[in-house]
Amino acid sequence: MIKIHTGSYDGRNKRFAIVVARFNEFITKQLLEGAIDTLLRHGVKESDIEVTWVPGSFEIPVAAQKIARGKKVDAIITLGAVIRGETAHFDYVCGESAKGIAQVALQTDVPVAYGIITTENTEQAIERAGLKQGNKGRDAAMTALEMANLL
Ligand code: INI
Repeated sequence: MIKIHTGSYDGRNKRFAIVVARFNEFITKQLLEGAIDTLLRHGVKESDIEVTWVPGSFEIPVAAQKIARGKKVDAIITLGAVIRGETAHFDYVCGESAKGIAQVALQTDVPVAYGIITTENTEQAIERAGLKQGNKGRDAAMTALEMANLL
């Protein structure tokens, strides 16, 4: 008999933190709306969601780490938008935020969903924030729900 482990998307009695970057706020606000709406639709109570704003995607890992160490949430959703056209240090911001977020999850055992859009230009970012190619905030919320239940 094979034992199979999977996480459901049931958000009842689960607590979530969302860490969202203010840089490119016109995009990240859409990601935040998508993430919150997805959590609520899956049974998460408003009072079980906390949102923390940080200046940019680079600052997301340290805020996520502080929250994860508090052990008061079942999963963390990180949201940001890094657009290559706007910065010479695109690769550093993307690389460090991805590495940092992975580290937080591994070091704390709290699942951290990666909802940072990394695109060549603003148009692509808008498309991934709900216009054409779904909403990366919703995707990250689904991942957080599944991982919260799985772990
Ligand atoms: N932060 C982002 O979230 N997205 C970006 O596109 C971006 N650009 O273009 O530079 C960005 N930079 C700020 C960075 O995240 C830090 O806040 C800053 O370097 C201070 O540490």
